[in-house]
Amino acid sequence: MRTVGKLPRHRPLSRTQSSPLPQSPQALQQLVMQQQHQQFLEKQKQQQMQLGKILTKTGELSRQPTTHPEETEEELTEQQEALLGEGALTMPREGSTESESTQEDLEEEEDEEEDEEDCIQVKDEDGESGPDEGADLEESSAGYKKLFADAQQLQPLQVYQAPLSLATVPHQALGRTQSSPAAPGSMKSPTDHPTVVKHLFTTGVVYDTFMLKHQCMCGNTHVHPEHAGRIQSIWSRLQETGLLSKCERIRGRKATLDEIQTVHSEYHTLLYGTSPLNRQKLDSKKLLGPISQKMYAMLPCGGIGVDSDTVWNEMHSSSAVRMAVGCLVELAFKVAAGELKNGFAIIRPPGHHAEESTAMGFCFFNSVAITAKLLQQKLSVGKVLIVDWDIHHGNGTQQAFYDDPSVLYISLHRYDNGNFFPGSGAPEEVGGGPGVGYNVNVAWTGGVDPPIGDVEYLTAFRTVVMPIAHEFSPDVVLVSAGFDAVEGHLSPLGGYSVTARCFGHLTRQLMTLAGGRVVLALEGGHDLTAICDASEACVSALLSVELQPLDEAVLQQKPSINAVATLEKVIEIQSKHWSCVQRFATGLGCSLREAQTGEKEEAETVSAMALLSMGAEQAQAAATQEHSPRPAEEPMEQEPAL
Ligand code: Q9C
Ligand code: ZN
Repeated sequence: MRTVGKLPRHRPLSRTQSSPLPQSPQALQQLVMQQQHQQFLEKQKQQQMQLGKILTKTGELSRQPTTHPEETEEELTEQQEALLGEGALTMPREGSTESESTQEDLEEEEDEEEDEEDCIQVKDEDGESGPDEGADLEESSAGYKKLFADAQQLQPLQVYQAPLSLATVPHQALGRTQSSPAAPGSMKSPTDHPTVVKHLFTTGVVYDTFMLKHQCMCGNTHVHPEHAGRIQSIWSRLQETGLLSKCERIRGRKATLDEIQTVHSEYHTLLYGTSPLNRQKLDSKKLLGPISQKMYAMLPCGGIGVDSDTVWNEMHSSSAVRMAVGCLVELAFKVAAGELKNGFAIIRPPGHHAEESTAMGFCFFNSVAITAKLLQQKLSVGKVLIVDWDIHHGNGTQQAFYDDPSVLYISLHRYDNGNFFPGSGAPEEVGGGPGVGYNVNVAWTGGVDPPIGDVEYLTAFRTVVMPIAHEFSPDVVLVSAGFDAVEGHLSPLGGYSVTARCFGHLTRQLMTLAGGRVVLALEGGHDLTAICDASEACVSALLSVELQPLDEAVLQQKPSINAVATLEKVIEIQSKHWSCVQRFATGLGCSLREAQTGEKEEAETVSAMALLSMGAEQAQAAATQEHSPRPAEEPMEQEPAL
């Protein structure tokens, strides 16, 4: 339960959607679910009839696809809509921040969803195959690519100006009459296009109600904790707290099948990236034989899915899973190009367990991995750091970049010697071939007695994550930001007791990397209070809003014996690849305060030694320099507490 003490900060007298209602927290959600369930049941009937038709044809459809199937017109139409609605869509949406009633908010959201649902139906029914919209990214990325290249050369203040003129790039890219976008070189000074100024150089947030439709037919959120209410609640929380109005809302879109295939096999992409209706069209074009035969497990709850975590709604899930990917891609491209300061993607279902051809652990498409690949392929981003602080190991992400030295994957996860889902993520898994050393697993072992918490995560950041990350020196940082390590998540889905505010502090540390180009993507976490609190803390950090300080007790506490053992092991293994971690091999057991003092003394000793070995004149100069202000990117400046 969210504490009452927190509410008055924002909306003293009213209830909020992200916090449970006083009378009956579940009743409202139940109501929504019931409504949706009704719809599902009706659509399910239609679907089953559809599926029946498809399935009866499987005998004659056993050809392997040889070319990429074409996309349906659905996407094209969406893009045209996006083009027409550009002004409204790129501006931060008028939120219901001031509205009093939770019910109103809910109804509003429901209405919006209905509209979109109607659109889908219509489009699905009369949609013909159209051109692959992948071409659009191709075009727009040309502009972004230049932007990213430019951003590398620029100082922060100049980067700030870039978006003013760049807001036109997506327009140009979408224009189908043009064979190529207007050269980014035609960028003029902001004063030349005063009406084009839409984007603020701030934190981008992306969210789309399409992702709400990925729901098991049974509609029971207790059986399926990865439910739509997760992202609805986070979105509401950001509205209620006023944080959203400080951000730029980014328009999401569905990822193309080609984009998804940067990480996933063609079969896997078609399996989960198409719905029965557009699949039937593909079938009729004799492109998709085996996909028609796909089937899922019948689940005890009455729904279908890969397993009881990884449920599937044959009508709506493909749109949702592609939207999750596309939302993150859109956001990350804008951050990488210097159009946005950083970003937070409120997306579901999560992705980090999804492997090349395997859906598992709620995940179908690996949004973070796909985004990293696309940043490199379309924007010529060089090095990407992926930090994964979901409590579960991101087996899919590790797999995608295991041999790749250009993507450093650092995961902190509950491991317990392979006895915690998904079982992978041993500290010895350091990468393969040219990628050796570019996979770092902080694999907590020792169960939950005591539970791993703030001290352990902060110590891991101090001794492993941040030193290696700085040495790697990424161009962009993507975070698989699951919040299931936050207190409130019980075993077997959690068990740790990291505080929400701690994730704000971790975010702030990551912002010292890559010129601040950090994009967080929601992964796991199902306790609504915990994930809302943590999202709020992270977005606050991204906005450089003052954070709630860590408790002094946290700063004075020593990490648990089990945690020290885990860190010793990862340091021993990784010191072969990252010389910077060697110096932390000892002193792991000290508190953050002790470490701070120790590091300060170490620094003082170093400068004292330097002074001794210098002439008086140089020493004078050095002393002066030492007291001059540090640049904003210096870690200690941004994270003074630690
Ligand atoms: N029978 C995320 O947090 N449950 N995924 C395993 C085994 C897996 C969690 C149950 C939970 C997956 C993104
Ligand atoms: Zn997780």
